[in-house]
Amino acid sequence: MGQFGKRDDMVVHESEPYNAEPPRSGLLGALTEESSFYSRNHGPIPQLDAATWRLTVDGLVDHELVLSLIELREQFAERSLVATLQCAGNRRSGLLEVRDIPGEDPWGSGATSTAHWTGVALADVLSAAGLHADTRHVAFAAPDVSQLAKPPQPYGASIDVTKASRPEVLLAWAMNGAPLAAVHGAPVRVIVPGFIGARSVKWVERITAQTEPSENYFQATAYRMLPADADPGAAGPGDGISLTSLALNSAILSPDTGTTVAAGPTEITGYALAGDERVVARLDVSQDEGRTWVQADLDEPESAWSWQHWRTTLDLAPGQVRITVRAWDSTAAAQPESPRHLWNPKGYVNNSWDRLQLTVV
Ligand SMILES: Nc1nc2c(c(=O)[nH]1)N[C@H]1C(S)=C(S)[C@@H](COP(=O)(O)O)O[C@H]1N2
Ligand SMILES: [Mo]
Repeated sequence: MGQFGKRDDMVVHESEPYNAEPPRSGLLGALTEESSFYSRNHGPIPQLDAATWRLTVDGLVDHELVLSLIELREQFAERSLVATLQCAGNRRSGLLEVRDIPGEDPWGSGATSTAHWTGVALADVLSAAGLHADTRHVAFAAPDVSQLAKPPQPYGASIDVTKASRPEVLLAWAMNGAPLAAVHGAPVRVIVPGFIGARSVKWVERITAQTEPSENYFQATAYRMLPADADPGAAGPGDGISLTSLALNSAILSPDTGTTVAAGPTEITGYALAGDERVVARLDVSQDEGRTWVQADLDEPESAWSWQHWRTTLDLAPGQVRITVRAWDSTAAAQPESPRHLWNPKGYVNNSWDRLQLTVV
């Protein structure tokens, strides 16, 4: 076992704060085991006591609420769903091949994982508090202090009130049927299906209804798409485009890139995910850099908020083989070809075609 009960072969980008992704083989299941689930942290993991933890709901509400975990569980209907989390930095390594990105970890395609989450609907808690009509954003605050923020501050984020009022947004205390682990936000975290992982705030302690987005560094300054020529060190609150919905993305999981396989029929598998209201409609696989494509079989998603695995069998001839994949979504949008045009100073949202290099013997 590695740190935080993770598998020994996690790719640990940083151990403090803990940032790690599983090897590709850890993502082959429809649900990701907790020991393989990626973890992205901006500060030390707080060890909160579920017995003394309280959730405060305040701001533009009729009645401020202060709820214990038992009250949260007893006063609201339990909801469960399968949802994929994906970090905005997933596949950053592809952008690093274009140009360096100082200070950001070189995540591969494993900064994404899927679990069955159980909790209550945020919408139910907000309606118990009596949300005022002028609420535009719902902010989440956590106790983990990040020294990477400018200035250092506890982690926070917000989502627009329309998303916050939707039934899929959970305050979750269980993951794959087990109580949430500390590293994943125990006792309670927010799950915002379809949005970048940064909005799924762990260890949530305060929920505030407000007219403006959160002023927290991780909402106002980080997780924003800056122009390629911007200086990220000089970027201030409100610069760039705030990242919300996930972008259409896909990656190859098996075989692993750089490996040697025997000539003949070879199964190629991977995942694909479309953000928010969209679904993956097609997954194309090419053996000739995108001149011609075959269509892979897509697995049924476990929910509207889940990735889909895909598979196809290619007849591989001996030599160096390069396999390229791209997904299309239900609006007929496709992934862009190259990371060159996607490069940005913080290295977010690389959703270019994924590529796999194999030696076939
Ligand atoms: N309190 C808190 N919540 C957080 C973070 C954090 O550092 N602190 N990281 C965010 C980011 S960027 C991602 S991608 C997800 C990762 O969730 P996981 O560690 O459970 O995989 O948590 C989000 N919630
Ligand atoms: Mo993230």
